[in-house]
Amino acid sequence: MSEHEFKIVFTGPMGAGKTTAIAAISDEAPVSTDVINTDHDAHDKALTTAGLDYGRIAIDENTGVRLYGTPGQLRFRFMWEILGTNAAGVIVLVDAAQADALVQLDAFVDAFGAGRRMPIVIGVGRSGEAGAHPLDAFVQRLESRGLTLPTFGVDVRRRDDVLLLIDTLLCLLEMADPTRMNA
Ligand SMILES: Nc1nc2c(ncn2[C@@H]2O[C@H](COP(=O)(O)OP(=O)(O)OP(=O)(O)O)[C@@H](O)[C@H]2O)c(=O)[nH]1
Ligand SMILES: [Mg+2]
Repeated sequence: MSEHEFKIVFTGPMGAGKTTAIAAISDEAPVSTDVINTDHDAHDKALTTAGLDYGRIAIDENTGVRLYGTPGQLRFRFMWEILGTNAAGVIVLVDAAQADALVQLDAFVDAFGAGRRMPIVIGVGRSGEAGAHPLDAFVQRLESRGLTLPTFGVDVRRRDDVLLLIDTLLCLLEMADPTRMNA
């Protein structure tokens, strides 16, 4: 374990890419609890997370991040709270190609305290695709609610994109408590 060990939670709706993002950056083979998806109304993909995802990444010799992914399905909502306990920060992933992506953004941001309880960074996937909500729509949605949260267009399959989200969250944590990371 590193001198500074952070717990970060990846959350967001079904299919936004929480499991994919953790697998993209974890140093160790991630723990996954994916099962066959029977909820094809919500999302048409083969597997869905029923419990949690877990991985870990060493940022440098003093800093490690434990990565937890929540299930996206509403019926597993109780897991959001369990996994959010003692988290240093949250990454909310949304899929811009989903029609209800803006409503989903509100729901997940609110479930984790809208940035007032702990820092939140937003990763928006597929925002460049035809018919998808543009990245600006997410920023404006948050601003219309008085929220200024760092928001990035990402492809969660790309390690560098996921690392950008983590690095931004670590910066926010350092700003909030500079002694914590440089002690
Ligand atoms: N083509 C394309 N596929 C993407 C992109 N981003 C994510 N995906 C795919 O979308 C899927 C996301 O699935 P998961 O990682 O299981 O999503 P999840 O958020 O863990 O979903 P639940 O556990 O069901 O809540 C994966 O198959 C990714 O490869 C993208 O930008 N383009
Ligand atoms: Mg998953």
